[in-house]
Amino acid sequence: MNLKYFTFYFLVATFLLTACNQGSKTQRRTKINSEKKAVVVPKINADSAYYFVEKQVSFGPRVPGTKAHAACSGWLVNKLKQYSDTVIVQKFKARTYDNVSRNGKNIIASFKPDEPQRILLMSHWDSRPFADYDPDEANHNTPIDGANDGASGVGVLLEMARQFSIQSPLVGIDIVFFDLEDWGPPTQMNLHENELWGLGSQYWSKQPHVYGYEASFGILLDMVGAENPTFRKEYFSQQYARYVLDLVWTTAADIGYGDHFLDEDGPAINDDHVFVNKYAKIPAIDVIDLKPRNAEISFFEHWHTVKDNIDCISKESLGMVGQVVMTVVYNE
Ligand code: AHN
Ligand code: ZN
Repeated sequence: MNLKYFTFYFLVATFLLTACNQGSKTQRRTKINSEKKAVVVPKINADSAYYFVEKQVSFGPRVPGTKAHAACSGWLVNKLKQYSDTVIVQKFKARTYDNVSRNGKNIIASFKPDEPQRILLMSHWDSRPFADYDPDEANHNTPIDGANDGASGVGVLLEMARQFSIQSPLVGIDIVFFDLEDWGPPTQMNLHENELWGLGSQYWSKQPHVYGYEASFGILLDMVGAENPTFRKEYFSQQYARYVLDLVWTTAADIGYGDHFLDEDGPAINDDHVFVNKYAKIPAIDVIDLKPRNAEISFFEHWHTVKDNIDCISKESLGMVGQVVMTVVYNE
């Protein structure tokens, strides 16, 4: 072969190789794009989420140390074992404001435990031992059903767990149900000490269920089940995890819930996510229903009253919050 022919074939070969390579690159790019678009987010079943709330409330107030609390923990563990890969019950003791040492149980369910990329989803499963905020003083020592304050977030996350068992998301998930969140001092004591609340989340955050546990981010659901909820951008969530707030709020707006996930600053709420940020160092936000009340932004109407019962709960709210978090999770 003389040099002329060699040069000719060489050029043709180079052209073909380059063309093929370009082709496969373009193909790869379209594939990635179509994969991203092709994500199908399963649809939350709001009836199922509602049933899970109803079921928790049916045990009675889940006050640590009571039969109802023990019975409900058994049921929660069973449900989670049915849906997830591993369930860990983290028992702990913590001192409440009255200097009594109490037994708590954080309940943790993991999906794809070996997957390094993880999302943490949280709620508290205990209910408050006294309705200290009730307008009727006679109720101030009555334990509450905590249908919204407690059971609503757990109900949504149980329904999500059921969905994960049907169609697994790409990332690993840990669902943590914190105990002893709501045994903070009665409002009448005027004791404003943050660490008297969220005893279960404080324990877990200092000593997670897995040594050196890490997650990309965390989402706490608290009081997500009342009718017409309004989620404002809670202060600590903004300070610790602004990008997580943005991700969740943008997702909510994208799927049509911008009227409930308001682009508005919220007050500072001393909730479980604060300890997760502070001690576990996982950027975590609080999705919590916050409403104007007596010239202040406060909790939903029946907060810490005997009226926080199943009648407060709206299926639509549970479905909406569930669908927003599902969309975030399945797009990771
Ligand atoms: C305080 O009221 C200081 N913290 C509220 C956290 C909470 C209570 N979430 C539900 N119940
Ligand atoms: Zn509460």
